[in-house]
Amino acid sequence: MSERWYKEAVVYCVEVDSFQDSNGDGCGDLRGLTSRLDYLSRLGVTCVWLNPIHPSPQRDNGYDVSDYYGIDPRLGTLGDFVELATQARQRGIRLLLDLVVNHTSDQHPWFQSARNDPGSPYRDWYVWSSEEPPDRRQGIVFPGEQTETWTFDNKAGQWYFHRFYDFQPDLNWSTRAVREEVKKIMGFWLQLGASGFRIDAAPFVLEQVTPGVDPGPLDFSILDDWRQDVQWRTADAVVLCEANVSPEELPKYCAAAPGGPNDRAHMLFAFGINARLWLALARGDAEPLVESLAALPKLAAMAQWATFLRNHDELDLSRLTDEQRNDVMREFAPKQDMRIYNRGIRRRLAPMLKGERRRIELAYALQFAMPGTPVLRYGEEIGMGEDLRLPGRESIRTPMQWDGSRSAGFSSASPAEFVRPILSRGAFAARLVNIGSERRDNGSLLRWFEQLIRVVRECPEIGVGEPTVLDLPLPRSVLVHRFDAPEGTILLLHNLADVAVTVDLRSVAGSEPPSEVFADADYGPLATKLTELDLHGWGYRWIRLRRGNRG
Ligand code: TEU
Repeated sequence: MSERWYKEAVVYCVEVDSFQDSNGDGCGDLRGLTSRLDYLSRLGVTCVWLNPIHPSPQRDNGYDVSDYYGIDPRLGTLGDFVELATQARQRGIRLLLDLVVNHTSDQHPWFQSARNDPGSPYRDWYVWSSEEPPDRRQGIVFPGEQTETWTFDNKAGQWYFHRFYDFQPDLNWSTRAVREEVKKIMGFWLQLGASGFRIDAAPFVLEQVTPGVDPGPLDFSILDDWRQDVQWRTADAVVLCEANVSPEELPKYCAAAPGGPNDRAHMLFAFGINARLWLALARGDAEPLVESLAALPKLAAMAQWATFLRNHDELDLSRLTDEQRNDVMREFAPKQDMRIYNRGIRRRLAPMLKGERRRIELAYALQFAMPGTPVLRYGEEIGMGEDLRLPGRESIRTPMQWDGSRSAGFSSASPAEFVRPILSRGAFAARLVNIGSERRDNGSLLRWFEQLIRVVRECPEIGVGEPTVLDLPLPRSVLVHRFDAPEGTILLLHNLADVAVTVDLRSVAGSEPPSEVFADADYGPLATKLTELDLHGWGYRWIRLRRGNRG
């Protein structure tokens, strides 16, 4: 049986305006991205997730949309989008789009109409209150940048609700017309070649907002509706929810009934694994991952985790205890300006791990060995760094470093005109860290990522199989887990500390001679009985125990 594409995908997240400029205006664009598809194809990615590409005042990196049916003119045209989709498809690469429909920009014509005219057909597309809501300073997502969730609008003469910034008024999902409109938006982009959507801020979309009730109850019928509609329009399109919620809540985003058919989102970001991975890395201790895998909520059979280490936002540690969070902060964000929102870190992975190559490899090997579909953010494959001089989350959105020149090969414009400055200082400057030089170096991180992705695509059991953590007496720093699936069985060893160990796994030897498919070093031939397995500090070994029905 051939598995579903999203279960075996490798997803790559692109900030279009920071990826590749094609017309010399200093801003990356869709044609630039299209011209780099061969690079992505060689890297091995099978799906590209685009951060928002719609017209927007750009006050929240495009997550403030002013027209859902258009393309931000800085990025190109609808024609350019279709060309991108066509060229991507020819290389076996699918496109996922960010669907940001919890809120619009306050500049969206719907909101402008709604606030200007109480009789506007768009008035009830937003959430209003005539009285000052008692909880208007609660439920803030961006402390330090946001002070309230209800703001008085002079023109409307009422308070409007905004979960995020005040320029992002929430859409009113109890209004039938809003639901219908968003289905049309999805249909539009599916027709143009998208393979699905990342549902931005999913829990907040579902939340029914009433003044004085925070948080409000969730209306999951919205997800039921989307799933049915998306699947009816395009059979293999997917819905990926960004739902940073408790493990108990998560399964509801995939299935209407616990253990029932996968009739809601196909994929969920694995926020729980994300925070635990960072904690395990900080402590050099496998325990947080053992616990996290053991407590992993069971999803519907066709539903899938999307794993990640870093994304375009802060690394959110809010679900860790204070002590755990402090450990991660101390290790990976020792300075105040590396932190944000009292809960997160605004850095990229390579500098967090001090550019320590073995540790970077271990971190990504671990992510790709977690149950689910790996998601990688642009630039991580070469070990890009952050620019802490940029405000807020902009620090991790600097242009892709294609070569070592002053413009980093990003654009032919003068660097002063670039949408964001090229990272030009420190150990991660484009001069030192770039694709050109890593391509020429067989031992580079980029080459390693090409190999990692190739291997993971040959190990479908990681995407589709059941994970089991081995319950054996092991050093605290070592995680040993396995995946069993009709596609095969694989055993994965990771050492989170920089201390070499030897482990005895004779009790797990399978019926076929084991073979090593990926490791941090050449450990020599494997004995049939897995006794005395060496593992270097920050080392990892992936050992296939059984080839499955892939032949
Ligand atoms: O983020 C939404 C979101 O829910 C997270 O910021 C979450 O609140 C955070 O991790 C705390 O738990 C999305 C986008 O990813 C972000 O870039 C936007 O700024 C935000 O929506 C508003 O659109």
